[in-house]
Amino acid sequence: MLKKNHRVRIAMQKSGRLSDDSKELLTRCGIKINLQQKGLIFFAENMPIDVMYVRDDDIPGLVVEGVVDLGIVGKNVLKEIFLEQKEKFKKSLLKVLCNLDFGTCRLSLSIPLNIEYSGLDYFQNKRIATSYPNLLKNFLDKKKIQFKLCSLNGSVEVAPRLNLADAICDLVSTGATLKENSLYEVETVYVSSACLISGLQEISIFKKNIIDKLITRIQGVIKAKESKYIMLHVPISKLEEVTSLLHGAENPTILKLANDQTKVAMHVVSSETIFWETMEKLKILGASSILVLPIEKMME
Ligand code: PRT
Ligand code: ZN
Repeated sequence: MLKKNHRVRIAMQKSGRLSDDSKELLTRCGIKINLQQKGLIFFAENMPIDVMYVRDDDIPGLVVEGVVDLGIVGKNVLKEIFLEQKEKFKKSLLKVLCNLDFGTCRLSLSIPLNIEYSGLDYFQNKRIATSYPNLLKNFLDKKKIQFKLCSLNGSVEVAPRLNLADAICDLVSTGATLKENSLYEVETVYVSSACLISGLQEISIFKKNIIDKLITRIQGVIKAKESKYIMLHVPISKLEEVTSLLHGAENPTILKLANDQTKVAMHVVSSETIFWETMEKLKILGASSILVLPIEKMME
């Protein structure tokens, strides 16, 4: 049995926009962990990894303090803390180990629909409601815009209606919340997605190996999701043209067909989406039996 401090501990959001994707990522990485039960810490059965369930805002602090080795958090949270602590510590106490392909959103400035936007000068001396005061200040300072901060922890979008603020600076993904509150986006302050972070502490070789293995698996999971396995029959005379249509495809495998001397079978992994338009162009070139299959795992 491994000692407790030989296990890699990961902090993940307990419930919220990052929790389902974070859980799914670990599952896809082959980490067997029963996350259904109630509790704070869960132990993986097949790897020395533990998961700690917390609020997303607590994750950077837990990583800095060394309570956990890794955390999955939005870059927006990370950058906000970094800007807040920059003066005190001069450098970040956290590092991004790998970017993740979920939690995508943008921190935007939005104003009421009945106001015509005249450019950034509109915000001069305006009251802006946000939960991200440092990211907002950093953005507007660079544009030399003074503003009055209305700091709110939640329901930022209702501030203009309550006449607490003239504008809001909040996260947007689909834009539905803004629409419901008669607001519209006018400036993007910061583009964000989730990432895997660690602190700057020294860790044992054993833990480092586990973390490296996990990162390789995560990268493989992301790459597999973005990639497709394509199989098709191609006229030998059109091989070059077909290959150039399949962007992102490297070193196709070419196989002979049993009863056709004019065509070959081509198997290829493409890192780009295969659109219907591409399939139609392949067909025009004489390709047939075109199959586009999802890839479950990848390791290079
Ligand atoms: O309880 P806990 O503190 O853990 O959760 P939380 O409520 O603070 O965070 P949560 O779950 O809302 O968000 C966690 C992380 O998800 C954020 O830090 C971002 O990195 C990421 N994320 C991605 C988002 C959104 N998209 C998002 N749309 N976080 C929040 N929103 C909110 C936004 O604030 C607004 O209220 O969703 C609303 C807008 O969504 P749309 O789709 O209507 O535009
Ligand atoms: Zn939170």
